[in-house]
Amino acid sequence: MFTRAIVRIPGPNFHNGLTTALLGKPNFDRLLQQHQAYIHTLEDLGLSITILDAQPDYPDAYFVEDTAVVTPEVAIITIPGAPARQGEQYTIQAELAKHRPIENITDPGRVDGGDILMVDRHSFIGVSDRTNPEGALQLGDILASYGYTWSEVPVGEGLHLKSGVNYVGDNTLLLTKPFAELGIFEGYAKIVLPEADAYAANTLWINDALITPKGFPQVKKALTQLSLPIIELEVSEMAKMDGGLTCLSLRF
Ligand code: CIR
Repeated sequence: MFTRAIVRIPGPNFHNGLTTALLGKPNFDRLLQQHQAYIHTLEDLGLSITILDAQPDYPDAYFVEDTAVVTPEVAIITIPGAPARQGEQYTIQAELAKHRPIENITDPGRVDGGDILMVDRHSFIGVSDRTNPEGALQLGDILASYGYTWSEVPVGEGLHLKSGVNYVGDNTLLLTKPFAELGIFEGYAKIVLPEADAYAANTLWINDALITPKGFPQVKKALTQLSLPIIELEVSEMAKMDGGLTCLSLRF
């Protein structure tokens, strides 16, 4: 069970963040409301939340997941792959140092936490436009030194590994067809999403509940087979900035 999460309040210049989505102009007030609802949901699930201030120099900094990989033993601070996001990790390091020993990804490694999917003691590390092979290797080596196994996953389309595949408990992955067809995720039950529902692959399994984006009734229906509480959250404004439910927190 997770007991803590770190989040960061989005800043009013969040619309200057990176995005490839063509979902319209994002609205700041709506973003803040959606962010608050997310925080309250995590609180309701028993987590105590550290809320960091917005970082005006980093409009994407509320996507805190990309700045670290946290296990029960260690916090590994990343160097995010997008130049515009490099530097977000420093305040996160200071915060995580209160809770975990720290290790760091170093140059020329690049890692976005959104590319890391931990399932028990195994870590799937996506190599993407943001996480380079050197970063994957450094991270894998650090995790291995703490007794984890790891494997590399090529992230074809989509921003991050967890944009397309997430663990939802009970040995089950929720994933898009391209990831299901990779042959890397053998041994797991799979809920494979049609392309139209691909965004909902970014569902967060946490403390025996599932937080899933609102607006995907077929996905919600498919998830009921897991017999867990399902909480739907509106994340339309984060989606406009290529983000989603997992990106918004570091959970540990
Ligand atoms: C970016 O492009 O870096 C941000 N606009 C979105 C990051 C989303 N993070 C995540 O999926 N872990």
